[in-house]
Amino acid sequence: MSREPGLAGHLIGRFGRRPLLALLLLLPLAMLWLARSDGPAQAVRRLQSAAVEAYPHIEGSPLESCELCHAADSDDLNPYGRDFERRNRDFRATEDLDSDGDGFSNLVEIEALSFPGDPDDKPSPARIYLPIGEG
Ligand SMILES: [Ca+2]
Repeated sequence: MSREPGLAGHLIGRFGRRPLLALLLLLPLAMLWLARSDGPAQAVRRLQSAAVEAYPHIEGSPLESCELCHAADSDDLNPYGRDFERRNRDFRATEDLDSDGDGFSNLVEIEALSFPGDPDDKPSPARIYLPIGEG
């Protein structure tokens, strides 16, 4: 009674043991590479940390969240997130823009803890701080 070779036996018969040995060697390397690479969650945390580093007063506020750059409950970028991407993820390079077109610059919005990518969220008058000499 002869026995049919399984898939592994068929592949070994056709290609020899080299592909399997290569796979056994490469698989752990691929797993190490994946473990070291920056996944989406780590990238978001890194960007949130960078935002807090650039604007320490947003720590613990609603702006220390995905919604600073993304539409609520979405992976899509909001207007501020798109400007941030266009300006090579440089917070300072987006400060003079009014990304959401609500009449307030991104810097004024961030200083007042309102979302610079949401036109329905504007600084309340009590939270607008003007530089000395401009108020
Ligand atoms: Ca806004």
